[in-house]
Amino acid sequence: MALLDELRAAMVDGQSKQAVAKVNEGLDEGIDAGTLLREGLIAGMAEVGQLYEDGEIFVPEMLVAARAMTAALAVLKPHLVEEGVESSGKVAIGTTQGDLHDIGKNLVAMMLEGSGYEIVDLGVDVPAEKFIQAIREGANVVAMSALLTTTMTNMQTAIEAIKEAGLREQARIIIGGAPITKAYADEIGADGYAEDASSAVRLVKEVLAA
Ligand code: B1M
Repeated sequence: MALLDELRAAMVDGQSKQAVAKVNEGLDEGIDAGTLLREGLIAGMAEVGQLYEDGEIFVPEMLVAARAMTAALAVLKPHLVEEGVESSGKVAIGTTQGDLHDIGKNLVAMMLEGSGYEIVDLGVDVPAEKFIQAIREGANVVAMSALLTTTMTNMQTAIEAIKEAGLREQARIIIGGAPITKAYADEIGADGYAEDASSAVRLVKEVLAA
């Protein structure tokens, strides 16, 4: 579809205004928000990652693409959120220490918020102490995001610190992010792994019911 191609191209070129315009155009044409997200924004960002890996673009280009995605996501947000889901969870979410990637984390937070959960967004580069503090302040789910193989190990560090603080039973801990797998979640003693934002919503429901 031409519009989705144009949206992907706007992402790759880091053109925020064009990305926002294409999302609005797509919504006006009746394309559903999930399709614009997956086949436009996320596909465009995957292309950006590939170009970076191939040495064809560098960090500044990745950064402008990220800005375009953030701007387009703000337009999609009200259309993405699910409605009418009952819940009573307080989710503290953050990107692990050393990691500054926040687009996926923000998307997960957005979908959870739209599903009725209370969100405490701890931001990026979150040390274990901040997750601990959030549990002390009543979070019953901790969701950690990591995009780098070098920072995913800080999830384990955080889980160990939560255990040492005697708080492991007070919160379910779930993890996600591009390099994360179910096997890794099991290995480090997390309660679950979600591959994307909509699975994260299902997972929170499951772990709170368990
Ligand atoms: Co970075 N970066 N980056 N980057 N960056 C990656 C991750 C990389 C794979 C690119 C590549 O080489 N192909 C690579 C990591 C390699 C590795 O470790 N294996 C990489 C690198 C190397 C780096 C730097 C080290 C580059 C450098 O400086 N030399 C540097 C590190 C900085 C740091 O964090 N300390 C860096 C910097 C940056 C920018 C700042 C420029 C920018 C981030 C801006 C921002 O986030 N505000 C950036 C970007 C944009 C990317 C790519 C291109 C896109 C990431 C993204 O936003 N994806 C990325 C390549 C790629 O992923 N293909 C790359 C879209 C987003 C919707 O998907 O985040 O996967 P994602 O989230 C998904 C799921 O993973 C899941 O749901 C989300 C929605 O579906 N999910 C969860 C995520 N968190 C979850 C938590 C949950 C559940 C599900 O909790 C339960």
